[in-house]
Amino acid sequence: MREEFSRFMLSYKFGMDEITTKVRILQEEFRTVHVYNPIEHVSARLKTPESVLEKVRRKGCEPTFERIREQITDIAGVRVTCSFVSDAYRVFDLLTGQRDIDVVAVKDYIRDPKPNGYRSLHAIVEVPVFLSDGPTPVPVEVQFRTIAMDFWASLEHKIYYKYDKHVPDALLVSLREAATTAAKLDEDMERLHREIHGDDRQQPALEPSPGGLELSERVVAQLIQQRAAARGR
Ligand code: 0O2
Repeated sequence: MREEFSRFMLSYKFGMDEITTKVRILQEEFRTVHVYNPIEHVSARLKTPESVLEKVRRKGCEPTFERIREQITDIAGVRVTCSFVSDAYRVFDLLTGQRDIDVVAVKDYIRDPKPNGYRSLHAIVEVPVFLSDGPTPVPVEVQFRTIAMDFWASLEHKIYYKYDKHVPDALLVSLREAATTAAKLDEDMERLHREIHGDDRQQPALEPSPGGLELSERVVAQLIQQRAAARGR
């Protein structure tokens, strides 16, 4: 059982490595070939076995590998920090447009921030991992955000744990205000960037991006349709 659990966790590590490599390839390509690099940094984390089991209990998930794979979709996580909001959507498009990536779900907390002010674009994607007994699709949670969103989220995370999840109301209000300030900063920085450089950021090989959100919604819809069609074959 222990060995099977290790193998199970290892597949997530490999899935996480696959996605990290894909994002790093894009980052390096942008850095060297293009004028503009939308990716500031990439980080990855694997949940510890204890935290997976804690989430299994909290969610009332049946403790079988199959159910855990279905219901706990953030065992492997990759975080992509971008310069501007439109870059977060652009990198999302570039990654999810790759042929071996299946989009399982998207949560757009940039368009619809959480009540506490949290903003980020989340995607659960499946990437095939080729093991000795064949390919296994592995779900990975990818978070796309700006530097300002990342700054806010990491502080909020620390406060949340410092107060053992019982954050005083006054602090919650301040955090919400700070989130609004961060969103305004994102807007201002992107506008300034456009004023200084025009819209000269090189567009990806997909299609011209008119401005993030609409494109992403269209691409997500297309991807989910393609996936459903492929499954129906
Ligand atoms: P860590 O430390 O990053 O691993 P659930 O995970 O079931 O409670 P759900 O709906 O599965 O919630 O996931 P959701 O909303 O997509 O969020 C999952 C991850 O997003 C979290 O993982 C955080 O990384 C990040 N996140 C979501 N909401 C917040 C928030 O309000 N503040 C901050 N700072 N981060 C958030 P983990 O496992 O909680 O944390």
